[in-house]
Amino acid sequence: MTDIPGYALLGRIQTPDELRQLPADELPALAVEMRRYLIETLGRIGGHFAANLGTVELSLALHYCLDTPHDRIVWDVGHQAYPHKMLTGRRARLETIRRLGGLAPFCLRAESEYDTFGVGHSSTSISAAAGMAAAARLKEETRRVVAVIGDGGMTAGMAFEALNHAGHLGLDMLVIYNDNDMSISENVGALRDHSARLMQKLGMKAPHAARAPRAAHNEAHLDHPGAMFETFGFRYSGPVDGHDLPALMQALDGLKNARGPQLLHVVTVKGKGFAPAEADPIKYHGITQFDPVTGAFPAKKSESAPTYTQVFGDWLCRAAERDRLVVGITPAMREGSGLVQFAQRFPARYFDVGIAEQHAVTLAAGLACEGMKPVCAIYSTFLQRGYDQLIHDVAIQNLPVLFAIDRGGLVGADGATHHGSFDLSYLRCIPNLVVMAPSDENECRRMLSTGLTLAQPSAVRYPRGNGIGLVPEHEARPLAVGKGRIVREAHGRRRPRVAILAFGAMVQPALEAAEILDAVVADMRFVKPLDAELILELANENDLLVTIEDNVRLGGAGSGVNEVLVAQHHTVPVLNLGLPDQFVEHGTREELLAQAGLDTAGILRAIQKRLRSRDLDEAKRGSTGG
Ligand SMILES: Cc1ncc(C[n+]2csc(CCOP(=O)(O)OP(=O)(O)O)c2C)c(N)n1
Repeated sequence: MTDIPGYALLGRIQTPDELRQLPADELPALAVEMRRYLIETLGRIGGHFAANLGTVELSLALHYCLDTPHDRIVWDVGHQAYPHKMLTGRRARLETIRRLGGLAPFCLRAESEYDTFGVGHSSTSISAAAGMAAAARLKEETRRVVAVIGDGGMTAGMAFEALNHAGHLGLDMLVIYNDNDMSISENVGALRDHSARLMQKLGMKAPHAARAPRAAHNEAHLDHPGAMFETFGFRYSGPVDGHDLPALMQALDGLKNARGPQLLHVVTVKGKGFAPAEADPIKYHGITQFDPVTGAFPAKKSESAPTYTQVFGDWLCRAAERDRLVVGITPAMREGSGLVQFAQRFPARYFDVGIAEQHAVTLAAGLACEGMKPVCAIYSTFLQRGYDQLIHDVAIQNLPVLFAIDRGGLVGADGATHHGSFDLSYLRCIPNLVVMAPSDENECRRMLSTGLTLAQPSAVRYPRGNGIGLVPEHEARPLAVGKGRIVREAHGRRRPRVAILAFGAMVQPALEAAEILDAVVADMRFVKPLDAELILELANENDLLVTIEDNVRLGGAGSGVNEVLVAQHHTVPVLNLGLPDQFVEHGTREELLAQAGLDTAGILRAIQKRLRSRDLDEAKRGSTGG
């Protein structure tokens, strides 16, 4: 019995067990229904899209040929795992994906026994699968372990570390190399070039036809297409057409009981089966709503303020116009980090290094050693990958690398794996590093310009989303390092007197709350070095200091303010507001900020509650009643 009209097969399949009851010759028809379901659902709600159209057959073949969940499938990133979610009891809830309380954006162990490993960041699958295969060996359990990793995911050092180790151990595991020649933007790297030449040689047109590979140093390599993987101890097979179900299942059946490390090269098309997405997989990587027939997106709302990402991208182009030493680096996030224009205008000074954050940071360090001015554009959450490089390669050597850190704070629908919740904590403890957080787009430009003038490393950390709509200042004048500014004075003499010390994106809601409280507001600008003079001045003049940041409270900017006060034996009461000591899930940014009490109403609530508490009684008694 189908439970959704129009989906005769899909409506009958709730679990992989039910899938495995279907005759194999019905699977192509099921694939057609799954694609239609994805297009209709995601057209309504948005989400990761093109990669999922590419994994429909792969997901079907894996669950059909393997005995899941006993056998383990480890998806890399998990943005391409929607078909897997659909086949493992979550199809009806797909329309809740990425929403508050809904299905998780990526794979999540707590969500399903079929999600064997939690993901969101890329290139972890081979390591995790190796761990599972090693556990099976130690526990003498018979189970197959399969990692599914894209050609983008394969550009990371971690993937190679895992191949090297798993090959050495001779683990019984299969790596599926899902090669669609795309990362979010075009994939880059020598491995990609090799693969593209191989496809040309084999006459496998799509998807490599559009972009010529770099000229080969040695065409003979193409006679041994899997040589690199073989060197790592993996037996290479393929390439196989990842949309040809019988071929795919034959390959999997042939490999599933093979001993030792295996790698199957599967060629897929990103956006498969939906013409607009096949034609422009970058645009359809992650989408908002669209028309499921034409692929058209709703008209953009009229002139909103530019995003911080755009502000950065424009600033970088201007900086590069003026100074030939400025170079831009991205670990595979050209679109997300606002570097499209820079890449077009300054191709020789643009480095997309692949999904290789560690390499991105140390590459920047090397460039800085030679007098270049590297600007490393990186999401807060992904800089976590390059943390030792930031300390060891950049900060210890005091190299002038500027980090443009996008997506600081809560990012919304991508959830716990992607929030930039920790950067202020993990940055402010690093010596030599200047850390700035802009409260509006002009401040962002000025901070970026400040960073470029410094003879030491610096970071400008800005949020996802739009600025506040200011007219751009003509000149982005550098700021005095370590100096904050008062952006609102108190009008009356109401007591207890409150001063809010706000960081970055929290300055705006702080200003709104301060209107009601008649509080002083300082835009602290610098998380490091903190403006100790301003902090002490505010401590002397007020009865309560409130710090606000969209970073975890633990070890964040507010902790820095506390440290300044303690060092001076100052006992002014302090309220630290920030993200809680727990992982924040997915939802809209507004919903999540409200949940964390970091919207205007939440800030007001927290301050008013604190004002009612005992230790401020003395200040209240001194009140003039104003
Ligand atoms: C460590 C890390 N850096 C960056 C990203 C952002 N990201 C998500 S998907 C993706 C591209 C992945 O390409 P690929 O593995 O080939 O999968 P495809 O989308 O082509 O199917 C990137 C760069 C990430 N998830 N993790």
